[in-house]
Amino acid sequence: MKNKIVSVLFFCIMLFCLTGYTQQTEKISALSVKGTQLVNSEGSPVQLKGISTHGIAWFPEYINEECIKELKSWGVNVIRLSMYTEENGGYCTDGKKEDLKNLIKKGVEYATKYDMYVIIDWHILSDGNPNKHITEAKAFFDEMSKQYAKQKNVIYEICNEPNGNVSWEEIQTYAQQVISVIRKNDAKNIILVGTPNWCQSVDQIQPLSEFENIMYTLHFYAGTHKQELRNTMKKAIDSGLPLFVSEYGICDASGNGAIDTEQAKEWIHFLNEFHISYVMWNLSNKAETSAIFKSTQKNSFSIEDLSDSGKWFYQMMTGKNPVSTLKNTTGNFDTKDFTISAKVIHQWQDGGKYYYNYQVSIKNTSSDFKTQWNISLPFNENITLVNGWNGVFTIKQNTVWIENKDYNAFIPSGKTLENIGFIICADKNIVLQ
Ligand code: IDC
Repeated sequence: MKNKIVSVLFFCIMLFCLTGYTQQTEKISALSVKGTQLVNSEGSPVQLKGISTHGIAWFPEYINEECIKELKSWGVNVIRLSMYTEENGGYCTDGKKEDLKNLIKKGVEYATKYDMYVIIDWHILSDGNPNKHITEAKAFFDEMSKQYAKQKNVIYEICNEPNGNVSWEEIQTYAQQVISVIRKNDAKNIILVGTPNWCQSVDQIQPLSEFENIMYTLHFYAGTHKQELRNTMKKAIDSGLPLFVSEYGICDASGNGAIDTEQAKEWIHFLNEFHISYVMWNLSNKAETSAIFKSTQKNSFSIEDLSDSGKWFYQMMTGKNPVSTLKNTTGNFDTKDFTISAKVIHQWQDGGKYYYNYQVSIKNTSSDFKTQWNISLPFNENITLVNGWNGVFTIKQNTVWIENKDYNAFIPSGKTLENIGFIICADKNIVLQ
């Protein structure tokens, strides 16, 4: 009997460990390349969608757990860690190598914690030809691939954007050497290879067919690159090349200028049709169009802090309107005699206008029996009243004034009057002041 109990117990522990184990390993599937397609361990197509950091030397603060966790909640399943090689603070110039590697380590750690894929990007740019720093690149990727060989979620991007008349042959020479270094340590993880002319000339690629799990990158900025580049891309796909958009923007190629939402829509439609992964530039609050945060952003991650590119990205990822979250539209106000709580219980957008349904309660915090009340709620924008109940409502530009009705004028000391409500609309997102 005792033996039986022991073996049942043992069985239960084993079951627990096994299910725990499979859950952990199932979350992130090993990726591979099948034909033109990125696939999971079952061979089904996988599309990664996410965002690239700005240069990690310049915006290290975005590599933090809260940030990665928030992005995950938007549906982001890949983060690209961009480490410039030559610009100031670059890995091969005056950058602090250990600090930069520590940032990558942190980025990989957080991405792993939230079951996301993570791209380690050797961000060549002004150094145009990847061969310029090939020695450093080999040493760097040797170290990275030793460290991450067993992590299924790590992707190596060995050269961001070859440019300045660098031919495919030159890239190929570089790629063959760097990939050989990686493959000695890590036989399987995906490797992304940059293509000539800032990753646009995918028509020049001669496949590196001696290696497995290689994809070639194409980059676009919707304000600059349009149907012609999509045609080039389509031809490359048709010829059997596995492509990966490891960087794109919806503004122009300078990372600034106007947003082209029409072209952005065309691109997203096109990439989805072919299950191609895409990673947007950039996770920062730099004063440039491509940054997803406004330069005035504080430490928070609120919708109000998103730039127009950020709002577009949020909507594209979540399918939701980037309207204020409850937190930012809700207020608790203490006046001399009352504590007023104003809460958004419903919000939506219609005909270009933003609608908010507020629920208000008033607590009499004084020791007196109140026989009348009136409150004001100021917003940051002018508003229009759509409906209101259990109060007499007046709107003065950006402020809602509410007075008691005859039937709810009395609030005994310490009691709360509930169920006052109204719907307002505005031309923009609003917040309580
Ligand atoms: C841009 C940054 C900008 C920075 C510049 C030079 O947005 O703040 O000053 O690099 O370091 C790319 C590059 C990417 C560029 C981006 C926008 O991969 O590094 O970032 N871009 O110009 N290719 C096409 C556009």
